[in-house]
Amino acid sequence: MSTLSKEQLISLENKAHALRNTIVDTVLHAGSGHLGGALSMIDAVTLLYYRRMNINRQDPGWPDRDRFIMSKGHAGIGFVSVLADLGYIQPEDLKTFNLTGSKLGIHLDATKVPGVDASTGSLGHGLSIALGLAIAAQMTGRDYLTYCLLGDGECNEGAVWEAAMAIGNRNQNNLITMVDRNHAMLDGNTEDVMKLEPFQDKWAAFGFYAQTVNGHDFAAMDRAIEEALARKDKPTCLILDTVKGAGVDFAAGDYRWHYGAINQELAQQAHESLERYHQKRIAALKGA
Ligand SMILES: Cc1ncc(C[n+]2csc(CCOP(=O)(O)OP(=O)(O)O)c2C)c(N)n1
Repeated sequence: MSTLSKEQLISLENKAHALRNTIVDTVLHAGSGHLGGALSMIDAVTLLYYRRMNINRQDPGWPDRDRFIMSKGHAGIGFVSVLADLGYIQPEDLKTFNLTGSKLGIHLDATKVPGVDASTGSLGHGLSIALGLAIAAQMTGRDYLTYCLLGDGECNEGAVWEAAMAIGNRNQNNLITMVDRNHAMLDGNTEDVMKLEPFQDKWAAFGFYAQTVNGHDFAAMDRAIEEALARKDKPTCLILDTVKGAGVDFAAGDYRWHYGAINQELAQQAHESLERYHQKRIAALKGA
């Protein structure tokens, strides 16, 4: 049972809507960007940063903060919208995203951007980094949690499964693994490029309590995290069933919008589509 009230769900949706619009604006300023994978994950990241994670907005490096490793580092254009909203960077900085000389590179650099717990972008490494942070919490007697978000296409990388094997072996349950299962990667749909199914069974075979949840449903994800935290017998993997490009009708479900360029006209179309998407989601929440 999620403890989120209707008001909290609506507030999360309003936040996610604002972040989705910021993503489109940032892609427009940058000229191009990873629109699809930023939009598929933004609901999950919204839930983490505005509901679940213990962070200190005044001190992004607070040692007891919960950690977030965005292993699918190419979706930095989505993560920066959160960092700007939290005040870790200036909203004005977003206009420099991926431009020459900017501290905001297409893959975020943890040494330059406050609030980024690890530099990622070379796929396959985030889960091992997250495991290291989770082990460090135990070794230093801290009770922070580590969340790691992977892409489904990223799971083609062998290193993901080495980390998974170690997490299962150690029953590392101060770490929550999440996979953005948007069914698409850079050059095709996952099942056409490199089959992942039966995906949930694979995580289970590595010793995880694996669940598939709707990655656009705050209540469902929140319940799944609650359940994960209550279990002590196995580490958890949440497979987030999502839509690549969610909310932007010309991009939704189309792997070709993994990375793309938008002009003013397309940006306007995207904002209009996001408004319709948001209104539908708000109506569903109000009716729930
Ligand atoms: C080691 C490595 N190989 C290749 C790439 C290029 N690359 C960037 S994104 C991507 C596809 C990733 O697919 P997925 O994880 O499903 O991303 P999402 O759909 O969630 O954006 C690839 C192959 C990379 N960043 N790192």
